[in-house]
Amino acid sequence: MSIADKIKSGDILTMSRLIRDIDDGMPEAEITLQKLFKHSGDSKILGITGLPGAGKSTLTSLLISYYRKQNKRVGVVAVDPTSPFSGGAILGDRIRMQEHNADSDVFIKSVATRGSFGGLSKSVVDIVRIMEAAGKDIIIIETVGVGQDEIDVVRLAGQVLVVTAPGLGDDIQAIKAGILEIADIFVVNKCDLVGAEKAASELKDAAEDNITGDLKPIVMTDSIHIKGIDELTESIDIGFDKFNNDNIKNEYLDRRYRYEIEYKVRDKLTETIRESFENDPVFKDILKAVRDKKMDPYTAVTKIMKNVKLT
Ligand SMILES: Nc1nc2c(ncn2[C@@H]2O[C@H](COP(=O)(O)OP(=O)(O)O)[C@@H](O)[C@H]2O)c(=O)[nH]1
Ligand SMILES: [Mg+2]
Repeated sequence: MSIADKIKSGDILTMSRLIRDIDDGMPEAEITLQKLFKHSGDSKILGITGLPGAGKSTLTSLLISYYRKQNKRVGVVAVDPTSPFSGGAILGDRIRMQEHNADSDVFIKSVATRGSFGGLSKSVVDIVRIMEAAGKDIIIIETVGVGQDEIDVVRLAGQVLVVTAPGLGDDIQAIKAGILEIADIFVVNKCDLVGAEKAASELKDAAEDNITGDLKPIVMTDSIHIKGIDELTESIDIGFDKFNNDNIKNEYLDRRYRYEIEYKVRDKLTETIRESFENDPVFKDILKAVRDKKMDPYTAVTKIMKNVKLT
């Protein structure tokens, strides 16, 4: 059986290995991804974003249970910033979702935000592709709503939950600008705590859809005592039902593939330019000219753009 066939059969070990090979930049991995492409595009992809500590992982675990009860196969990509200060986040996500570890129809992958530009999006895009090809019906991307790269990654998703909770700071103001617009459903989690009603009513003003003028759903949940989850899953189901309309589905796929291609192109360009500074004499001369103040960096940019070898 080829690697692509093994992935299609949902083989967990092969999936993990391929993800590792992608991380290591193995050229064969990309060939496998190319083969897998035509088996992707049909999964429901749900983005979950919000501030650290809002309860995204706890909610994700509850959503996994919901989909497993319907016998759906689930994939989860949990994106975490790795800094010396928040290195514990991945461990936290594992603990929050560990009840699903033994379930072979649940595939959970944690991804660290990497220093290199585009690195995060690149690996998440490919991991989602692998999960889709492996027949996951629903794929959840959990990502912290801080950092543009982390927020951007939900552009892969058909629907996005923005999770907030009382006590995370200045409530609604704590939700970064830019995150409100990408929400399809707002979740006010931790509604067992004081301040949840206030957070929900503050959200009401912000929840108006810029395009349609409709109010986006605001769902109150308590993930510890498992309250509001039925309302949430109902909202999510209604949202995904809209994709039965071909226009809506095509609009989504255009957005998704555009994001994917844009990022991959940027990633490759970044790499090409970085390598050129090391290997291309023209680049070296430009750099020296700037150092000697014979050329300004602005002119250097124009010259470099003209000299980038695109293939
Ligand atoms: N009181 C309360 N605590 C919650 C609720 N949901 C999650 N938590 C707790 O909040 C903390 C952060 O949850 P986590 O799911 O890791 O948040 P994430 O950083 O957004 O993924 C954990 O200690 C959870 O047990 C909730 O509905 N109510
Ligand atoms: Mg988490």
